Amino acid sequence: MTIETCYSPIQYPLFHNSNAIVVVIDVLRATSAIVTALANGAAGMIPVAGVETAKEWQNKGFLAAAERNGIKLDGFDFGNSPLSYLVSDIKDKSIVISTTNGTQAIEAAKEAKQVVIASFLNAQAVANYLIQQQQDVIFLCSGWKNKFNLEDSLLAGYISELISQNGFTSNCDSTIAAKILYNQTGGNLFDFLAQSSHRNRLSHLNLEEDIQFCLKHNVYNVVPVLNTEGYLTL
Ligand code: 3SL
Repeated sequence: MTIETCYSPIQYPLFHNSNAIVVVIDVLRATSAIVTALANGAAGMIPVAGVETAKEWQNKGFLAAAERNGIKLDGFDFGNSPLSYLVSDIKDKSIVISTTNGTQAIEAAKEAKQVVIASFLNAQAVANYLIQQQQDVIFLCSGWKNKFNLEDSLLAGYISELISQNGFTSNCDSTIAAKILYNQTGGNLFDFLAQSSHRNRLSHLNLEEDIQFCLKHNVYNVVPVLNTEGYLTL
């Protein structure tokens, strides 16, 4: 089985492989929020690209989350903070979610054989799942508005390391680079990301606590998978 890493949704057509499981990554913060919500009892997360689509679901009675440029949009129940999903009101509810990058990446990958959601919070669980599935893997990093970002690449490197002793091979330079990057962090991702664009963007919005939370490793033993109805469920 092969591992490839795509650093931007805009490059995804270059990586398309009908036999691959696509692992969508948006560490700050969409996939961390999705994992947290499902781990804390949400029945499903419904990723949509457009805010209008999220509004339509909300008008039908669903809880709805919308974020653009790091900010929760007015009129929605949630934004994109994983910490906001640590509440009991979400239990057994399905929540529609639209974000700047993460849900756009899920949309780009939705025709894949299988779409799985990863964050540092559930990285080991995703690695175990991939080892069990024995299929080619594409890590799809959401980046920022189709540009490369560091934190998503670090997670692709971390999970690649976790699975690479299990029959997976890679001659994909972006996967090799992601592993090298992760190994450079010395385990202190918060400091490693000190100059990164998105850590700074979120810090300016006073979201340091969110960043710290999203960088915690292996808090949840869950693997969200996109079903044929467009719901992410466990
Ligand atoms: O782009 C996204 O999907 C978001 O995760 C961005 S933010 O962290 O909410 O700014």
